[in-house]
Amino acid sequence: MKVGLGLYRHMLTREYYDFARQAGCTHIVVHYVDYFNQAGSNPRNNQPTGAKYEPWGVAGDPPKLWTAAELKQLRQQIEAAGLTLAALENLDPGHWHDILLDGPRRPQHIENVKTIIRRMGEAGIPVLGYYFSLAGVCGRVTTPSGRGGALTLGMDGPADEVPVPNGMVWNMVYDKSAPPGALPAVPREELWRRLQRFLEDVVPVAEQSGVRLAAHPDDPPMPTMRGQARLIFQPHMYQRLLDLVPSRCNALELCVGTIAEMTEGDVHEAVDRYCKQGKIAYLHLRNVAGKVPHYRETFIDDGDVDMVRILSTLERNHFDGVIIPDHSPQMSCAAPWHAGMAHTLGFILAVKAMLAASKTTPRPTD
Ligand SMILES: [Mn+2]
Repeated sequence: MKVGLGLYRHMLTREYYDFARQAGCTHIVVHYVDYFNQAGSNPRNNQPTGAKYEPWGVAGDPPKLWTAAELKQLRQQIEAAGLTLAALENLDPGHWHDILLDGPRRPQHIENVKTIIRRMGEAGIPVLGYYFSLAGVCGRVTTPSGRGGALTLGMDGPADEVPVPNGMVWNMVYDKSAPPGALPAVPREELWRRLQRFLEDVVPVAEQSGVRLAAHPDDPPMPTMRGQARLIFQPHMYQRLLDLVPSRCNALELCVGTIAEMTEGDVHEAVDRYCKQGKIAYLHLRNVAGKVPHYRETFIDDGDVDMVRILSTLERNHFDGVIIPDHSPQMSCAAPWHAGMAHTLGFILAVKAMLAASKTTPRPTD
């Protein structure tokens, strides 16, 4: 297994790359979508939070697709810093909203995604993380409930009171001049049908381009958020997604914290199951206490998940993909994000070293 760091768009600088190397990373996962665009309520020194029903930010320019040249330049910059670009995480709602919404621009948006995948292939970026959801990541609250009073995110009950307004999807605004009103509730089976059509359309292009699509589960994993159905809110539901279009390029961005928040199943078993199938393209590692609709994110060593067991399972199954810290509570210092990430990475490296040592060191005999 390889250790990486996820960087938001405004963090794509030499300073952040050097920080990643210093903390022991060999790989970078890039959030190329600018979640923080024109969003005052969303501080840039943390994961994108929004408030319970506030959007993260304004989506990107619809006709301005990521070019092969900029993707190649991004990869070269990361390599020049001594790191490897492992994946791009997430599509911009400005480029694909009508795939989610089954709107009139769907054919153009399918072409957009195919073009992005082809350009990623050209630029040598092997994985595209995505999250197929109408409400997106929302409904969470920030509280000082981490160890030592650290600020952290969690849920304090369902979030179905306020529907998704027109002009917004995936928790970002794609049309600032949309008329008032809200997105009607889309039945869950209709949403599955949209996901299936999406995969049938783009997986062949992913195969030709050597790019794996990697799906994040619903975050938070509630059956509905803002009145909209969700698809992957129990561990076994990942299997349905994989079985829609069986392919090496139809894979998972497996999020340990999100799966641990699910009310059924067991995250340790889920990691074993999907790792054995070779379906984990890369992995988000984060610990959590509780389950939806009442949980909070915790420090890596402080939640319900047995992280040593998770990492042992990956090692035993010869997982050779990238692990990145997902989120961390904010540590009380001048650089809360950096401190949280360094703490998490130190923990992962220590467990990795322990697993390597237990393979090479003979067991004591009596
Ligand atoms: Mn995640």
